[in-house]
This record gives sequence, structure tokens and C-alpha cells, in this order.
Amino acid sequence: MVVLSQPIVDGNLAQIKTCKAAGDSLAIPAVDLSQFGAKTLIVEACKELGFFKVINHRISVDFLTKLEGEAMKFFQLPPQEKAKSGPPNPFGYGSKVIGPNGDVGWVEYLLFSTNPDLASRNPNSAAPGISQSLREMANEYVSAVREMTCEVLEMIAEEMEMETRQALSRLISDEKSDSCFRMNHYPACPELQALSGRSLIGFGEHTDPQIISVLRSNNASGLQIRNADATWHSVPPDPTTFFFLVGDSLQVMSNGRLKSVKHRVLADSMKSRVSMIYFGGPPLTERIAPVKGVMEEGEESLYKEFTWSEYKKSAYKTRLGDNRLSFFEKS
Ligand code: GA4
Repeated sequence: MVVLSQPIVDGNLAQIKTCKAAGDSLAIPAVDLSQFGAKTLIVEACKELGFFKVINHRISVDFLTKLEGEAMKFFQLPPQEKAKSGPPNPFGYGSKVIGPNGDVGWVEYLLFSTNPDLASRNPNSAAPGISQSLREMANEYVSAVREMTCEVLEMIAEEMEMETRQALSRLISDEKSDSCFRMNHYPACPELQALSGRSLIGFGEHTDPQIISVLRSNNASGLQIRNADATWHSVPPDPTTFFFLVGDSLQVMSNGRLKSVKHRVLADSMKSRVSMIYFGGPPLTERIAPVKGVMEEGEESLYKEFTWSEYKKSAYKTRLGDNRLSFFEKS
């Protein structure tokens, strides 16, 4: 049994934080990409929340359920088997430890790069548990989600009158795009019931460094986003839709008009949560700066010049909850 007033301690290894369980749920802007005015809705949501969901997409829900089943087969393996696909530095299997700087959460995950230049650092085909069908389905998933993400980025570029419709989408369709794919499993944590009124952090608060992230989860709650007035809101789960999150790079490319969204995941005592996230990132050498057409005449960039490789390097030196863009803001 867990001692009430103390953080949950996993062996002698990781101290996982708790937080107040509160968090009203929020009506999430829902967009059907084929509806009239969809691009205006998307840009408004990205300005206000940095978050929206896409409904009525073309990706088969049956396929999503099957991929989730394959991922669960992996997560149900004995810990010593899963560990053979880790540690995640930065790609592979990880349990509780997030990133290289001491962050922990009630989560286990598989993290893969989709960048061909970095793919050699993914768990190779000798890694047990990552079956051929899991690999193939994950690749198929990433291709389908990338295609939908390009469509969304083209709508954003059009609505914001960027110099070309492909100004954003070209970055993630580029074969050198430094994107990654993550499958997270948040096991149910029955001991949580003893923490009356508090929740266990599954994945601590952070913004994503990339351009845009696309998340799909099973029907378990846990995801929360922080809105402009700094309050946390629960996102009702919806396994038939995809949630889109603005990343730091898109904030910079829109010169602060679109906001990267702070989010976190809380563990549940009864239901385990599985999520899959595609992080759309630019090629390593790409300069991240406001896109032509976005700024008013005479407007200056709010940020210093940097490449995606520089931003990533800096991000990996930070703690999860840090404000990574602050190092690149002009004073
Ligand atoms: C947050 C978004 C993605 O999950 C991720 C994360 C990465 C990791 O888990 O290795 C980081 C985190 C994320 C940002 C700061 C650094 C790097 C953990 C961490 C403490 C894969 C990513 O690209 O950045």
C-alpha cells in the first residue's frame, strides 16, 4: 500500500510526482477537413489553444485498433524482454525515465525516428517483441498520418497567406524530415486510489519542440492541456479522432501567432491508456524562422536565428517542463 502523503516511489529509482486531480474538461474545436471554412477554424484554434481535433478522417479506425493491439502485445512482455529494446538514447524502449535529464513519469514507451539518417539508432530487427507486423503497421500509420498532417499544414499556410501552400508541409514530406513516432502506455495504477484527490503524473507538462504533433489514444482519459489563462483542462478521449498539437517550431514560423500548447498526461487507477504520437519535424539543417508572408510590414522576428538541429540539441539539455523557446527569444 502507498503511504498517503509521499510521492509514489518505484524501487529506489524513480520518484514520480503527483498533482491536484482537478481539471474541467474543455470543448475541443473539432474540424472536418472537407467542411467549408475548415482552414479558418484550424488557424483560430491554433491561435487560441494550439490544439484541435480532426474528425471524419480517412484513416480506418479498424486499422488503428489493430495497431494498438500490436503495441499492447509488446507492452505485455516481461520487463526484461522489453528492456532489450532500450534504453531510449534517444530511440527505443523506455520505462518511467523520460529524456536524459532526470524526468520520470508513470509511463512506458517505444520511441522511433522516422528520419532515415537516424533510423540506425532505432531498435533493430533483432530486438525481441517488436514484431515484423508491429514495424509494418507503424510505418503504414506514420505514412497515413503524415499525409493528413501535410493537408492540415497546407490549410494553415493558405489561411495565413504564407508564400507558398507547401511552406510548412514540405518540411515534413522532405525525405530528410526529422520526425519521430512514439507509442506510450500508461498502465492502470490501482494504488492511486489511496492518493485521495491527487493524480499521478504519467507524462509531465511540456510543449513539443517540433512543428506539429498528431496524437491518437484509446478511450482512456488522462490528456490535459493548459489554456491561455494557465488552467489545466482534461481532454475527453475520442479514439476515432486525431488531436493536433502546435509545436514550438510552428510558433516561431508564425512569429508567435500560433501557440505551442502545454500538455501533460495523468495516470488512471482503473484504465490503462495507450497513445500514439507522430511528431512532424523539419530536416536537421532547416532554418526555423517566420515564414515569408506571415509578418506585417516592418514586423521583426521575435526569435533569434536557429536551425532545427540547434534547437533539438538545446532541447535535449533541458528538463521536460522547461520553456525551451525562452533561450531563443530576442530580449
Ligand atoms: C517532448 C516531445 C517528444 O515526446 C520528444 C520528447 C523527448 C524525449 O522523450 O526524449 C524530450 C522532450 C520531447 C523535450 C525535451 C527533452 C527531449 C525529453 C526531454 C526532457 C521525443 C521530443 O522530441 O521532445
